[in-house]
Amino acid sequence: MADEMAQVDAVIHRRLASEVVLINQISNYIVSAGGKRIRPLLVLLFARALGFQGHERFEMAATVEFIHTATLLHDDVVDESDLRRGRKTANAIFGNAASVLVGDFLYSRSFQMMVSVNRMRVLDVLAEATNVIAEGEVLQLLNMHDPDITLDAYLRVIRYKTAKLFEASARLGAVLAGVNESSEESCAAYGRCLGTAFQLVDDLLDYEGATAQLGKNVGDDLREGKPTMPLLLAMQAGTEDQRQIIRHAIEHGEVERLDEIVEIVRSTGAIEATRRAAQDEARKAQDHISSLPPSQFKEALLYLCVQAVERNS
Ligand code: GRG
Repeated sequence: MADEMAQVDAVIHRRLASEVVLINQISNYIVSAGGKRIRPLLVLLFARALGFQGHERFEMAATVEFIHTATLLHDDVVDESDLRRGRKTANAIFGNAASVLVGDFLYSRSFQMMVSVNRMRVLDVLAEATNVIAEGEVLQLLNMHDPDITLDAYLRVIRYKTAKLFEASARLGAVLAGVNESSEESCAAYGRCLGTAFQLVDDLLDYEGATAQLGKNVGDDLREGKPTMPLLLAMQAGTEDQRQIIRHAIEHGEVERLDEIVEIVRSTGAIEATRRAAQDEARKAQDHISSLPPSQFKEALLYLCVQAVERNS
């Protein structure tokens, strides 16, 4: 998809332009650091897998990347993160206020782009998605430092904050192609399951990964007292002592005992169990697109499900 993604890149750079110098500086800073561009890829792959070749697909692909980038700018402020995409975060360099406001610029620019394709359904899908993402972040805030949240409550947060934009990206490809409702729902379900798998792996890499590879700091979730699946499963499977160590770490955001906690998470099998949960979601995603006609685009969508689980960055 390199040629197609180059077209998305061109739209991204054209649409980033502003007369306000600081906006260009910060938005270019974060966009030029790259990122995997999975969400725009989903828009393009679904559009092409369903036979749509109109130029609106590039505008829509760039739109979801802008929304994603806006959420990253806001998220790094909320989480006080200082490393993203292998670079210092925008908030670490330009400050919180500038990061939030440039996030607002990207977010509102994305709405201008949605309107430009002149389809009410596109606005409908993305207005709903961004609203749910914001709800997910607020739910996550409520769960912070709470070691007693259920797996269901955790899964709800990751469906809202991450899977929703994957779902919307996949759905947009189908909306552009004008397929019937049941086909559109299958594409959306693929995105939802892939996004869930993706976030599960994101959460396990916070314990298993390497900072250099990830481009963000390992152990950040623990520092914030975020009760993610690896910790919830380790508490279920561990001894009473191990459970107490993890409870205390979640309650107090204790990163000093990170090595010990990583060892508990590993030795209780919580990493592998989280990866299995991701694998299940990825398989479900593949099943949801079984009725797509055969094409290289469908093959790529199937392969993305493998990559999402096996990735280490
Ligand atoms: C502006 C609509 C709006 C909402 C603000 C802060 C917030 C509400 C939402 C944050 C949601 C969020 C950051 C979820 C995590 C998603 C996630 C897994 C990000 C990392 O995605 P990758 O790995 O990043 O695709 P790259 O760097 O590859 O683009």
